[in-house]
Amino acid sequence: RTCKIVLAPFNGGQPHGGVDLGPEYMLKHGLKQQIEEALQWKTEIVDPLKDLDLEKLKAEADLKEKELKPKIKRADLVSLANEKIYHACKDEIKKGEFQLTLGGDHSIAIGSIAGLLSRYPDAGIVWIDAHADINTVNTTESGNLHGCPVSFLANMDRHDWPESFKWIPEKLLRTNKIAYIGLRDVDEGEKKILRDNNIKAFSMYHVDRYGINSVVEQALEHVSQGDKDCPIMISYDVDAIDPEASVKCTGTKVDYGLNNREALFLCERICETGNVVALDVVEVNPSLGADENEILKTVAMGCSIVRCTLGETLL
Ligand code: DIR
Ligand code: MN
Ligand code: MN
Ligand code: MN
Repeated sequence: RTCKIVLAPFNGGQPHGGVDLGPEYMLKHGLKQQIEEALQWKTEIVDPLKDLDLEKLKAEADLKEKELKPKIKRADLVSLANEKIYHACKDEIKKGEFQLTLGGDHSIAIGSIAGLLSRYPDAGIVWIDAHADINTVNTTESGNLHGCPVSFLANMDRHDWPESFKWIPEKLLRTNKIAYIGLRDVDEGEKKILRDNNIKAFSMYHVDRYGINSVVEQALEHVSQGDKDCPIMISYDVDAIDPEASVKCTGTKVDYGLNNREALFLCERICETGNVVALDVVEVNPSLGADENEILKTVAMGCSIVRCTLGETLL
């Protein structure tokens, strides 16, 4: 099988520089070889943002927004990057090929998930994160679009979207096709959205209460809606993982997260269903490391997430 590696070195959905280095660091760590040699997959790199001078565009956007002070930050840039990522996923990845998207911040999931839904309209999404990323243009307190991708994908409050967000995903994500795992830092407005839409969400409380095995089972059952062949995508924000366990190099660290085995077990178990068709790995930010060891641990965890999702097993 072929794994298409979509590079999404985009940092405009949040304030920190450096999250754009995620793909480069994971590749430098040997991710491509690991997929090819250890796992016997073919790989092909897709680089949809290569023609954009992202740092220049970001500087221009920030200059403009210094005066305008819009509620949503860099909407035009996030829209542009996601349009490119979407088209790469939609046009360059065929059914049967695996879609691996390396972020970048989590706003890139707007494009990757919209692209996946163009091939698999009924795919279920398992969103692994400390955060729910379901703020709307009306509830966001930060104005950072990496806190909003799910609401954009589900077209919530669409009429209030900033006009500068020109590209709009055509396929809707239905809110009963997503389940969260790992939540522990959810804004009040987001809690209301989760409740009002009856969205399946497993916080760290549920991981402690039921154990990770039962939580994954329930999440898969929910998003599959009785279809045993339902295509599954994982959107993995590495801040789901406990900073003390391994992931310190990420923009919004939250204590008391998944331990390293829970973090990888999720991927191993979802792979085992035979239905996983896509994965995002986002929010790896090598520039936030205090030393080489912290960077290595975070980057290595990002690579492990990929390998476990593609079939690496302990035996
Ligand atoms: C917060 C933080 N809920 C926001 N979100 C983060 O900005 O909307 N997502 N960090 O990963
Ligand atoms: Mn997060
Ligand atoms: Mn937070
Ligand atoms: Mn996230």
